[in-house]
Amino acid sequence: GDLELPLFDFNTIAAATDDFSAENKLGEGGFGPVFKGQLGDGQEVAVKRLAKNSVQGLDEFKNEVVLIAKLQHRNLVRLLGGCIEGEERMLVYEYMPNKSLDAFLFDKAKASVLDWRRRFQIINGIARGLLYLHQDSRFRIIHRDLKASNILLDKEMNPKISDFGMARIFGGDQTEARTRRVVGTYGYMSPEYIMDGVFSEKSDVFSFGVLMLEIVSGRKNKGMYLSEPNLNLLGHAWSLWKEGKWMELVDASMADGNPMAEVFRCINLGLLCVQERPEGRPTMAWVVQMLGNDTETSL
Ligand code: ACK
Repeated sequence: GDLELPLFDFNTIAAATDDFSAENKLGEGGFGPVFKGQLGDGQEVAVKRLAKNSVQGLDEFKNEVVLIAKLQHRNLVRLLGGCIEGEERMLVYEYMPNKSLDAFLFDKAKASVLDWRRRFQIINGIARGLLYLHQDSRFRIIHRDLKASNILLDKEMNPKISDFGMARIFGGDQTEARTRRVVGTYGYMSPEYIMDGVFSEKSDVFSFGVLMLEIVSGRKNKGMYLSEPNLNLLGHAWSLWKEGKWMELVDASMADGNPMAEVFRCINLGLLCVQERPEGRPTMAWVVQMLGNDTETSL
């Protein structure tokens, strides 16, 4: 169908990125390098350039273009256009000056920038972006690779979900699908997805729960579900919760004076989202409602 996607020509993008110079390289994405660029009108952009001869990459590229062209939400990274010329495949996004959440959260020096207000704002934004994906009236999209490195931060540190290369659309009243090609990121994948290739809204909710606990604790989840409590953030969080010591989970690099009721609510919600049984996990609609957006006075 119609993409209604602005197409840039190759020369425009080459000029914007100084011919894809090494200085302009932001990093390596799922299907190729990402470059910083500046368009003629001064607008800063991020350009994803598909690595050539990558068949799987091409599928993911098409998938992302078709999907993202239809998406618009303040918590999703905005696609400005594409470039398809000869063998070239590129995606042009709004530039996110504060890079990924991953880079802040797991870096002791930077994590202190993230006080509780910011963390709560980030959790809320991600929840709303994911709810939009799951619940837009036109489509239901399962992201399948929600993780800290796929959350980008804008100038005001508002979070935007990125990387839709693995996302899938559900039509009609479909609620789950099974795949033999399990793709995603260890530590964020739900048990039913890892073991049986079954994905659904509820597997995204699981990933969101991991993310929420990571944001509160500043710790990365390294293992699967509840095994290896010492390596595994989820097992660790659950033990602390059962012992009533949930405060110990809170990132020490955060300033004191956090609204404890809000912190408590986030940890509680995070643990509900990472339950082993998908049926037990809440929907994103419920999560967003529970998070609310009230501001509490600090204790
Ligand atoms: O963590 P990062 O700095 O943020 O490194 C990765 C890298 O490119 C490969 O994905 C960065 N990146 C991706 N999209 C954007 C964007 N729209 N704005 C700024 N940086 C981006 C990402």
